[in-house]
Amino acid sequence: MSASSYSVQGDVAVIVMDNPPVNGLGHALRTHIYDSLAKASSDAAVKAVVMIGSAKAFSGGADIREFNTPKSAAKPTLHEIIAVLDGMHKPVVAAIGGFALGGGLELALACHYRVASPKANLALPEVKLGILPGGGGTQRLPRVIPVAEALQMMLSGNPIASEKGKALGLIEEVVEGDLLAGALDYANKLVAQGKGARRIRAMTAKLEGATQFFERARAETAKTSRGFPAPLEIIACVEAAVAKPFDEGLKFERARFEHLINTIESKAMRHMFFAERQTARIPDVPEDTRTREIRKAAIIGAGTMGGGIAMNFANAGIPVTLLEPKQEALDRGLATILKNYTATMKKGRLTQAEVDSRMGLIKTTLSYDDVRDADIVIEAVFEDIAVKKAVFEKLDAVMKPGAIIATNTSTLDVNQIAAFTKRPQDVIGTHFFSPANVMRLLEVVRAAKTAKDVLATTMKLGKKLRKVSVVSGVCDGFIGNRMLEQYVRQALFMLDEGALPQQIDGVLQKWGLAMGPFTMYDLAGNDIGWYVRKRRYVESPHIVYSKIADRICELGRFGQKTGSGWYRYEAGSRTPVPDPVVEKLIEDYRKEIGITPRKISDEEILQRCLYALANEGAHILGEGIALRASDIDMVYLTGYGFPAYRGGPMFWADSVGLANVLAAIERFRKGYQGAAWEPAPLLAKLTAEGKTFN
Ligand code: T1G
Repeated sequence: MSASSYSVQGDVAVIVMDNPPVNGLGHALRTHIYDSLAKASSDAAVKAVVMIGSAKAFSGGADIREFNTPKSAAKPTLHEIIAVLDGMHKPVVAAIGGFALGGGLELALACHYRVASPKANLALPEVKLGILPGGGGTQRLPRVIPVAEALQMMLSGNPIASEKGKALGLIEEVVEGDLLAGALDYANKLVAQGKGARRIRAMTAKLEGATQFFERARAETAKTSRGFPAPLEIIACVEAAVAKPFDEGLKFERARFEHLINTIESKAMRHMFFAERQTARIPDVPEDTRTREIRKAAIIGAGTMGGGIAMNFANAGIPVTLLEPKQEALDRGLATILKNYTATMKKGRLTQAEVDSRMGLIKTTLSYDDVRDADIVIEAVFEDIAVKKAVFEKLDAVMKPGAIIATNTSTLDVNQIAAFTKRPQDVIGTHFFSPANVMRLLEVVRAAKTAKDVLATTMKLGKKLRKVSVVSGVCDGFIGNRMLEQYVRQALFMLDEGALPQQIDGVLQKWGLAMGPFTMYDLAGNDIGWYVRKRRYVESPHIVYSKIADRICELGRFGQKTGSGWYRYEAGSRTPVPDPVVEKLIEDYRKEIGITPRKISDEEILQRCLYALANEGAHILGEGIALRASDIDMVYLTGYGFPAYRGGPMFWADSVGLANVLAAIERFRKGYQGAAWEPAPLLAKLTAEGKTFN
């Protein structure tokens, strides 16, 4: 906190906040602000105050790491600083450069005037952490900008820019050029005009038809906030800002904040916040590792995956060339990309000019000669080792030295693929998730010989492509699909034993998953799993599967793409409809294997599916395939529709208690197909030591 400072320029005190990286309002910075305000108040020569951060950050808000620890309540608290501002008579001007977020914006709101640089971002993002603005934001914001706008800002948690802030009345002035000079100028004008403190708490939040407005807001929000506790609480706080005197509203806000900060959902969402930032850390690859320049990319294969991957590069402004052996495949691929961009434009999220410029970055070719000078080439061809071999041998022959050669394989051995080239150190796995232009997850598969700078370059590229890049070692299925397989095995076994697809999907979807296993496979295509199982039957005959999924596939029921799978689909509809044909097939299969069906409880479905994920995750962690448990959580959040308010399979297992998870697994081992349950050594070790995954 060395560079934070207090000085007096003319008759204006200047409080500089400098607590890298984001001016988080940790205890030390709070003390600096509190003491500086006291100095400014007691110095008769000081007529006004300017509070300013860095060009990047006014303040990123409360220090999230302090939550649920005594530090967050250590005096002076943010509330005490805000009370001092409320009590000051000398005008205090917040000079916002960069972002003012959460408690940072609440601090600025408690100042009497606000000026901002043109690029400043203003937000109350607490809802994304499962909490609400607990520093008076729910009471002040609706008093200084229109209530509906204030509510929308807090429910979305998204930033508004300075210009919009000025238009709404959140800031008084946008300062071009030197922000401090502009703020000092503004403060001196206040003094010259004899303007003193102007407190938002003294204003009122006006709203016509408040009752209907909040009823409508609650009804709308309830539809989308299932499982997330904060949105409805935010609505209640804003309603209090309209209906109650300021101090009563503040008390109400404090109570609701204290409730939320202790919910498991908020702890889960805060876990996810840090987990996302942790994924970039690779213990044996220094953060300052020199990376290779990625100016041009090439994709081999213009199918669903290849086309989606190409869009990522175009979206990031990187020229990309798509290669296919046949022109009609290129034409089809390009047409699909244009269709996707047009659909996004129709939703108002892209302009025609942006579509044109992105399409302009995507070239096509039939010749490997046209990709030789790409800095990275990603292979996205058919998932067959012979096909991959031919492509990698070709790439090895044509690509310039130093080019990164990546494979998008989801199930094949990246070490084996790297060995098809004479440059295994330049080979890496980049496992995108379909649809590749939408899903945020990118599994970066580090092969045995992948060079450290290739890994660092690929991780940096992932960030540029706006992906969450998670490092995986080489194993069958890497992190996500390997865990998914055990989860699906249990779901299938429970069909053998008495459950139906709609019951299993229903339980898991009600719990919070975006979709259950059968709905998911009908979407992705049942033939994908069928292909993997057929390979498994040959390579790993000891792994037992229920045969029901094969029976479904033998009927050609691959899911939505064939109009039926585990469910039936009306023409043009994607809504899964339970199908008596499938139920009969399951009943016949049970008779065939001599099983008398039993009622399976929702609790057993949840435990067997979710503990299968956590247990396989523990294997993966113990084998060093994943670097940390929170990386596994991020894989499931960003690639498999795991609910953020559950924190990921490993965080959730921790919250259940690893001893309980292990005890349940021991019980399942005694049940149907119990051999499928191999308790991970790490799970047993952590349980014995009373520790957790995260
Ligand atoms: N608390 C603690 N650490 C934080 C932090 C915060 N608020 N914000 C960022 N960090 C860490 C982050 O973990 C990373 O650490 C480093 O700073 C750089 O972050 C009372 C209660 C500000 C837009 O929700 O959105 O105020 O990995 O990589 O891309 O009502 O960080 O280096 O160890 O993200 O430049 C409300 C959360 C808090 C803002 C900067 N505030 N932060 O993005 O850097 S609750 C937020 C962000 C609150 C009040 C309530 C972003 C950023 P490490 P980064 P960036």
